[in-house]
Amino acid sequence: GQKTLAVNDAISIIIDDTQGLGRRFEGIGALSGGGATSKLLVNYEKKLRDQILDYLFKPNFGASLQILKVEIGGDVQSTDGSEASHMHNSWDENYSRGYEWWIMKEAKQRNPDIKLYGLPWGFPGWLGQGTFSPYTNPEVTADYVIRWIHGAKTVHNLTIDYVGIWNEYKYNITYIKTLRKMLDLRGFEKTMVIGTDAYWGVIPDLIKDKSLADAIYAVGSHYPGTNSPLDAQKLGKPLWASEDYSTFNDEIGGGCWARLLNQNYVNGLLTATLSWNLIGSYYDHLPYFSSGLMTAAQPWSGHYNVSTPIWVSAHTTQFVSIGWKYFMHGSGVGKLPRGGSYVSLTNKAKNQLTIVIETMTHNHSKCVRPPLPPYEVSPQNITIVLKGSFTSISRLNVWYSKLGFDGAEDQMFQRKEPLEFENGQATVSLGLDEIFTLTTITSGNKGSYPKPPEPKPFPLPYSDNFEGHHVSEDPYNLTPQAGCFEIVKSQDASHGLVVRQTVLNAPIESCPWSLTFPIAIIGNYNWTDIAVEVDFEIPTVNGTKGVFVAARVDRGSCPTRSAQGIFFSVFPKTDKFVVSNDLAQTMILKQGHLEIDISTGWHKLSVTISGGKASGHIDSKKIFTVDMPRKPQNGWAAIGTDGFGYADFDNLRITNP
Ligand code: 147
Repeated sequence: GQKTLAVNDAISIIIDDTQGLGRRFEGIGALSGGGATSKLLVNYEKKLRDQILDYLFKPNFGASLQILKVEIGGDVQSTDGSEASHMHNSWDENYSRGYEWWIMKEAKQRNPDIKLYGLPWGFPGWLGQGTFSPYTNPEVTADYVIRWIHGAKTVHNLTIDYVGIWNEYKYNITYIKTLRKMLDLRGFEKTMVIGTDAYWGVIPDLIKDKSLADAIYAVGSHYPGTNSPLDAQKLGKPLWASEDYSTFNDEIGGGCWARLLNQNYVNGLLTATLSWNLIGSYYDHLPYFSSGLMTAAQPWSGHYNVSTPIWVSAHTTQFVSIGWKYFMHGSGVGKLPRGGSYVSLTNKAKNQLTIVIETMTHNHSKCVRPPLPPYEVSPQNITIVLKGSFTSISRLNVWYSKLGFDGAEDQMFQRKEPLEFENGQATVSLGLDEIFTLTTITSGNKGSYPKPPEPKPFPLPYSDNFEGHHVSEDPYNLTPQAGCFEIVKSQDASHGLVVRQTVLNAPIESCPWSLTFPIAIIGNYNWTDIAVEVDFEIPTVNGTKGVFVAARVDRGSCPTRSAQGIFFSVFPKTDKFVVSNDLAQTMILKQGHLEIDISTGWHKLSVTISGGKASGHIDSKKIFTVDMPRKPQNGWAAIGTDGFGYADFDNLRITNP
C-alpha cells in the first residue's frame, strides 16, 4: 500500500533557474464584449463607475489587468446583445459607436502598459458581397478590420496590440495571410495576429503552412481546460487561453479562476489567460449573468459587487509583469504532491521573483467548461528550496487568500507577515482552497472604496427622451439583441436626439438562427403587468416596413429569434397592425387595419398588459384588446422593427398600468 504522509512531514519544491527558464509570461486579461457584456456600465454615475474601473484596471489596486480584449462590433448578436459595427455599410464609417472605445481609454488612462486586443464576433452583411461569408473577398474584410485599428489610433489614440480572426467560427488561410500583409502595408507591423480564437483546429494548418505560421504571433484557443496538444506546444509559438473562465463569480468562480491562472501554464504551457468576461454589466436572465471578474448590472441603483476573481487576479497581476519568464517545470513550476499547483516567475534583470501557489479543491473550482476530471487535494506543508540566482533571498512578501465555503468568510488578498528563509529554505502550511503569493515585489496593495449602494429593482415609472446622450452612442439601458440601436439627431428639431435602428441588411453571424427582427430590450425580466409606450417615425429613405413595441419579452441572446411576449407591430405604409405572442409573428393574436394615416411623421405606439388583458394604442386611438395568453408570465419591455431598415424612436416610457 501507499505510505500516507502526516501533515507535518514537509515536502520540498525546488525553485531553481540554473538549467534556464521556461516561457515568457504574456499577461492576464479579460474580454469586454462578445457581446454587450459592458453594456450597462457606461450609465453608472461617474464616481461609482470610476471605482469599478479602478478595481479592474488600476495598477496595484485590484485585478490590475494586463490585457483588455474587446469585441469589434459587427451588428450581430454575440451573447448578451449586439454591438455596433464601425461600418454598417460600405459607405458608412464611424468611430464613436458603442462603449468599447470608451472602456479601452479608461483602461489605458489607468494603466498605459495594458495591451489591447480586438476580435470580431460577426460582420456587417455588405462584407459578404452577396454571400454570408466574410472571406468572399479577403481584402475587403481585412480592410474593414484594419480601418477599425486605424480608427482606434487616429480618433482615440489607442494602439491595438493584437487582432483576431472570427470568434469561435471559421477561419480562412488566405484571409489570415492577407490581414497580416495589409497590416504591414498600412503601418501596423506591430499589431500581432492571434489565431484563431476557436479551439485548436488551426494547428495542423500551422504545421503544414510556414507562411500561415509566420502570419500568426500566438495561437489563441478557448476554454482549453488548462491543456494544450503536444503538437501545439512544439510549434514554438506562444499559446494563449484567449477566452476562458465564463463562470458565475461566486467562490467557485474564484476557485476556477485561481486554478486556471496557475494550471494553464503548469499543464498547458499557456502563457496568457483572458476571462470572458471583464465585467458582468448586462441584465439578469440574459445568458451567463454575473460571469465576469466582477458584476455591475444596476446603473439605476449604483450597486456593484467586487467578486472573488478580482482578488484572485491580483495574486498574479500585481506581482508579475508581461515579459517575465516562468521557471522550468520541476524547478519552479509544477503540481503539488497533495494537490494544487505552483508557478514561479522572474524578471531576472531586476532580480525579482514571484511564486504563486493554489490549492483549489475539485468541487470548489469547477469552471463552466470543459468538465473537470476528478482529483484530490489535502492540507500539506511545503518547504520551498531556493537555488540558483535566488539562493540568497532572506525573505519573501506574502499575500494570501482563502475562498470561504460552508458559511466561512472569504479571506481575499490579505498581506501576511513576510516568509523568512534560512539557507534558502522556508516552510509554508497550505490548507484547502487557498492562494499564496510569495514575492520580492513590495508594491502589492488591496484597494478599496466605501461600500457601494444597495441593489434596487429597475425603477418605475421610467422614461427616456435620449437628450442625455451623445450622438452615435448606444442608448443607455436599452440593450440591442438584434440590429443596432444608436443615438442620432432627428431631422425633426423638436425631437432632438432619438434612437435609430441603423442596420439595413442581415449581418454575417455565427448565431444559429438569423435574427431578422431588430429588437432592443429594457427593464426587468420579472415585470408582469406593465405599460410601454414609444414615439416613432420611419425615415423615408431606407425606412423599415414596420415597428413594434413589446412587453413580457421572455428571452434575449441567440434565442431572441424565438422570443415570446406581447408584440404590437404597425406597418404605416400598408395601414396594417399585427398583435402577436412572439417576435417572429408566427403566433398571431389579432391583426387588421389601423384606419388612421400614420404613413408620415411621428406617432405614439403603446402596449399595456393589465388584469389579464393586453391592449394597444396608436396616438390616442385604441387599436386592440385581447385576453392575455398564458405565456409568458413575465419579461422585459422592448422596441424594434420588422425587418432591417431605419426607424427612429423617442420618448420611451414604461409605467405600472
Ligand atoms: C463563448 C463566446 O465566445 C463568448 O462570447 C461567450 O458567449 C461565452 C460564454 O460562455 O462563450 O462561446 C462558447 C459558447 C459555448 C461553448 C463554448 C464557447 N460550448 O458550449 O462549448
